[in-house]
Amino acid sequence: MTLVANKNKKPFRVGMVGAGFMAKLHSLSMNNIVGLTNDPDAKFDLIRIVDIHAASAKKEAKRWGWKESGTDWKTVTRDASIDIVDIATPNDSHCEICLDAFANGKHVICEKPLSTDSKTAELMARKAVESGKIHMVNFTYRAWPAIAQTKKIIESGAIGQIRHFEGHFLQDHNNDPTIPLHWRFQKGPAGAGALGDVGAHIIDLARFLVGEFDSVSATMQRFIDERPLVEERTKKGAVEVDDFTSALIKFQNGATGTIKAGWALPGYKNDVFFAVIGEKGSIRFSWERSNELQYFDSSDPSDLSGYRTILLGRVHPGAELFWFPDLGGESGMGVTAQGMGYGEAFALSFNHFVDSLKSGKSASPNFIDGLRCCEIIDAIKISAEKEAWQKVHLAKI
Ligand code: SOE
Repeated sequence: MTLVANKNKKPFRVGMVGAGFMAKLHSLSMNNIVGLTNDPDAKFDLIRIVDIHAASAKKEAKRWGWKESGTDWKTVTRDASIDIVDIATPNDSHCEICLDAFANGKHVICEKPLSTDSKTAELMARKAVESGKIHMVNFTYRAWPAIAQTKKIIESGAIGQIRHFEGHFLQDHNNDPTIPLHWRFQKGPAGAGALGDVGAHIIDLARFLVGEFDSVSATMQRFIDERPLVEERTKKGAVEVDDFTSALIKFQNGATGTIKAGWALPGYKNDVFFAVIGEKGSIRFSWERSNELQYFDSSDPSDLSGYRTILLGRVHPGAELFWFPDLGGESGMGVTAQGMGYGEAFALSFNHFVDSLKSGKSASPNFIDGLRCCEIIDAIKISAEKEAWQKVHLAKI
């Protein structure tokens, strides 16, 4: 692995493609890693941000301290003074930008899903591996302390063999029919609807916590068929993607699972939920109570049997970067439950990216994880269309 960035303890010189909502979270994260980690070598130099809308790029540049802004993504992927390309554009543009970035010797962090289909995702993963550079897909929830703690509990063997995974990522904002027909509602740029946008996260968590998928049996639904056009709100155009997808899963290790992804389900605000049920215990999590983890241990005395609520604090993976002063006690606990949120989740993802840039070790999640997610999305689509179980094709890579 050749490390371009930081070899002389220089800042990580980054260029960003896409100045939408994600630019805010990515820029905020990169600006804060040094302070949060107290590591001067974790410094990002925000060289250039570009977007097809010049005004958006300019606005974000001013807001977060990007030195320059522009509209041409090649001024990021081909600039010798940039080592890292950060991609947060519509899904169908990821492939071309990534391939150019790798061809020009850059490390890449890319928003999820990696691409609109597994064919292009496979090409991206191959080029990423061949490049010898760091590649990461921003499945940001993996790094969340309650989820990292879940992984730690599973790996400790405390809940035994996993029997079942029940997971969903459900939201309700797109139940508003006046939300216009932006790119996420179109098959070309998005690839899938709720399944690609929020389903990608729960698929990644199912793989992260349980293991590789074997096959799926899915249904896909659309609730709102037409939406106002972005440019001319009095006219309507057809929505081409799913509002709600659900799937049964068989994992390769024999566990079973269910996942649901929806963005028009009243009452669900931003519920990244899972229950991992093992032979000796279970773990439950919901993002709507993101600072809590529920843990059930079958070996508890029967008169105390029940889920316990663990409130996040500095002893949980990653949380020590935040707002839990260490009071020096032997438990190492310090103050618990001061609370963290969405911004902290992104800072943690970027901190993992920094760890990989510094060590040269493969990022988690990397482009192969991104590819696997796209392969599962493709299998879900085929299953829903054929109304049958579908094997997930895993490309050898
Ligand atoms: C919007 O639906 C969105 O911001 C997603 O794009 C994110 O990936 C998810 O984390 C929260 O919701």
